[in-house]
Amino acid sequence: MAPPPLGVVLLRPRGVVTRRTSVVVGRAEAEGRRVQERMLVLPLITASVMAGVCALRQSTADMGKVARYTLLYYLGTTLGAVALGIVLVSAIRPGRGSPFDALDSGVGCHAANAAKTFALSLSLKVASHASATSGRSPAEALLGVVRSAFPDNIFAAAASMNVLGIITVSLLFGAALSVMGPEAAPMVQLIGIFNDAIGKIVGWVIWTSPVGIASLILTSICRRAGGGGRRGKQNKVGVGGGKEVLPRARACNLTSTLVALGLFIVTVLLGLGLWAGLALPALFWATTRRNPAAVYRGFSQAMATAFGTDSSNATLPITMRSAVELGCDPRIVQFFLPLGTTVNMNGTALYEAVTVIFIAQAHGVALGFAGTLIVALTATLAAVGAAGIPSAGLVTMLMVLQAVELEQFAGDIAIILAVDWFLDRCRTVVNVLGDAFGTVIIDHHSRKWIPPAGGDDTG
Ligand code: DAS
Repeated sequence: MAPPPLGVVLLRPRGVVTRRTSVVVGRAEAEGRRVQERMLVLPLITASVMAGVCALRQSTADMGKVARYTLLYYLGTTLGAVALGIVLVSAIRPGRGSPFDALDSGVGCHAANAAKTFALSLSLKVASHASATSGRSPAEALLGVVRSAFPDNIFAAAASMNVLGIITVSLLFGAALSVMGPEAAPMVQLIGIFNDAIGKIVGWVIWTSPVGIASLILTSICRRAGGGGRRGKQNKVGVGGGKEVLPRARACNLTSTLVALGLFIVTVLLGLGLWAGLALPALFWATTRRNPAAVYRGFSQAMATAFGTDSSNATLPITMRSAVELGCDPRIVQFFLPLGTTVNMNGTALYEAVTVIFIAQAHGVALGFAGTLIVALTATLAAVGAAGIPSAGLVTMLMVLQAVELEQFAGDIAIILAVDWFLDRCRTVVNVLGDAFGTVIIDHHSRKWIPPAGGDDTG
């Protein structure tokens, strides 16, 4: 019987009991996240964006200033994160020695090649019904982002969780209501009440989140670590029945592949850590002269939720509540955070740039300056196009690989997939933290031109 592909070998839970348990728990986990994302996030984004635009528009004519500062922050921080990632992956060079080429050309590397076939099928399957920007050229991807931002059918956009489309429609309705004058006042008031009601529900959800976060993380660990199978002693590769895999896989320089994977993980975690622990607080201090520690404290629950759910969308209700509790103007929070959650993903942008350059190194492909610049730009675009859902960054990465003609190595995603469940959580925390710092910075500066809520219109 042919041994299972390496990718499956590493991921498949051990033992029948574990598998059945993980299916049931996995389904419950997915249901829980789906409910939180769809049940709460959809009405929250719609109501808060409309209420935020109306409130801001009625308070100041400088709505354009808020928008300009916001876009400047999104673009600047995403490109900054990509640049940091590129510097680190070029300095550490986790793919030195082209270890993946050994997987390709090694004789008898049945397990490794099967792993790549498995990964390619998985990544293409996920890509086929995941973000529209995956597996397309940068121009097509940009078109895809613009198309999703202006949906043909707003109900279809809501049903398919097209967050960018929902935000655009909410912004347009909010702007329309804000310029309609007194006759729209009852509707604006109704939206505000609906928004407050959603806030109440978020408060109840927050009470349950510690248990939810712990169960999500434990489920994920149990599912990957697996329990003691009924097949007696398990081999080191991780599952029963895979004993014959190890000798073959070893023939493919598995050691050098694991070393490369280890260096890749170090590069990603170092990049995310430097960005979240040094670059963002430095930017915060430089632009507000305030202690960044308050932001970490104020958004600690949002960061924990991001790690537990690996979904920025599912974390949005808690991120917004944390921002208001930290003293940010609700009008800024309602405008900045739903948009930021969807288009401002610093962690994902850094991760995609590092991963694509790592894959190029692992196959001995020299990208050169032009190739690296293309990676920087398409990783930024892919991060904008990625949805705030689990593993979105892994899928939109296909576009970056294609932009530098490395799509034939998409099968390497399998090897990365084995550790992506952890890296995804880390980059989701950085995505949420990037939005958190941005909200406080924009709020700090907007106080110069937006009177406190309930203040008169200073024009
Ligand atoms: N999990 C995504 C998020 O929710 C990040 C990613 O997949 O890159 O932000």
